[in-house]
Amino acid sequence: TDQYQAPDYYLLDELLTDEHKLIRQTARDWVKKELSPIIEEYAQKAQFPKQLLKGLAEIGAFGPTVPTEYGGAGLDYIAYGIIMQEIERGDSGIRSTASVQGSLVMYPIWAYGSEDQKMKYLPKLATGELMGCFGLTEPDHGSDPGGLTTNFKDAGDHYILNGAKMWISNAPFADIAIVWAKNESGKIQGLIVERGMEGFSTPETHNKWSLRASATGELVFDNVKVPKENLLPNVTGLKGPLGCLNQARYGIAWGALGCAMDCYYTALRYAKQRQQFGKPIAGFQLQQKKLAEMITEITKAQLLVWRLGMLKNNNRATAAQISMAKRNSVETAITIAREARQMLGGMGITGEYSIMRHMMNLESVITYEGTHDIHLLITGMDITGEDAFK
Ligand code: TGC
Ligand code: FAD
Repeated sequence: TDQYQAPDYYLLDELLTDEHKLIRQTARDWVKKELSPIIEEYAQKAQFPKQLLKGLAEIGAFGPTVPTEYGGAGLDYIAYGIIMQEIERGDSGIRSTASVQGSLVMYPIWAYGSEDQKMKYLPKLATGELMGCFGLTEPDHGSDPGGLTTNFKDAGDHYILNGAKMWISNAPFADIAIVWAKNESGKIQGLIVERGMEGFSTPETHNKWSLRASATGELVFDNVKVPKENLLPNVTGLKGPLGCLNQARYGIAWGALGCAMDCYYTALRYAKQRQQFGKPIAGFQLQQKKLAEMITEITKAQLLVWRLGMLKNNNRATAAQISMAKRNSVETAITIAREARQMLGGMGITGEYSIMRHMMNLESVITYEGTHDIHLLITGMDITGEDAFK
């Protein structure tokens, strides 16, 4: 059971409210009872465990910061971060499902949608009755989404949508898709596309070695008729999808630390038990160096995401600050996962332990929501004023 206690080397619990601790306990108990016991099997089978959707909704993982009048949990950003941390301690793929639903589907409807769209979709998305996905990336436009070519044309009482999206989390089972496409003036706008619309299909992407318990697919639009009331009316331009990414990247900054904590704790426990040369391997300086560096990096990153959450609560966090935190947390987690895996020797490559699964999952986390390089260049642009993308 200790496995689920967060490392808290600097007594950061004192920075949390009683409500935060309660939310954490609820999420932690659910992960321990429902997610952890089955996740290895589903990852090995490369299947998404759909039975977890109801529980995810119940712990507030779908739209934690969306106001309660629309069915969201109405929580602050620290609570949102804590929920993502606890889920990702279990598995990044399951956290992905929550990130997409809350930050990439509910958030744009809440922030850019009409009142009718909010009432129609948000309450059902909050309970998981409806599931969504977010289509920005295309086969030829990943890091550079501004170049996307999916497009829609006015056809009287509806729009006609054409194009394709790639690498879309939740696509194979989603009921709706938030699709970013260019209008006839070449400006990016968001459309709510529903499963069942003629010409819309979602082929699944197979043979992933990473995020195996998450379903990934394409979105293909072949002259899809989209009703005009499905256009998100209140945003135009790349800042629409990028605004959603700020929300999701923030959650990942906390989530990836969940992986780091799980790997650290697993390695610590193993090192104290595993004997070689007549003593626990935890007694060897090389292993202590690894563990000491892990807890140091986790502690620094915990402080960073907590501070970022407080800035977000006051609407003061910049997109560049969020990029720094996403990049730092993923770097911390992936380094810890690799070191922790070695500490378990041969056992580290098996599904008996979660480390190798986290390590492989993190290869997606370091790439999606902006690659490691892209986030570094965002920091570079912010501090120098020079835009390396142009
Ligand atoms: P640029 O000219 O810099 O900006 C275009 C407009 O957007 C505004 N903007 C932002 N607005 C809100 N939030 C941000 N983070 C923003 N960054 C930029 C900007 O002010 C401008 O507005 P305006 O009014 O002047 O038009 O854009 P660029 O074409 O040079 O590209 C910049 C770049 C490279 C930083 C950006 O495009 C980028 O972040 N690329 C990475 C793409 C990415 O992250 N894709 C993620 C896809 S979704 C996903 O991976 C889900 S994974 C599933 C899961 O979460 O679990
Ligand atoms: P590219 O953009 O082709 O990048 C290739 C390499 O070039 C990278 O190392 C990159 O850092 C580097 N590079 C690119 N531009 C520059 C530059 N200017 N300077 C220096 N280096 C550069 N997208 C969605 O829209 N919705 C989703 O739900 C979603 N889910 C995903 C799930 C998974 C499992 C994965 C793997 C991806 C998902 N994505 C999703 C897509 C993801 O956001 C993209 O993979 C990511 O943005 C990178 O795009 P790309 O794969 O086309 O790589």
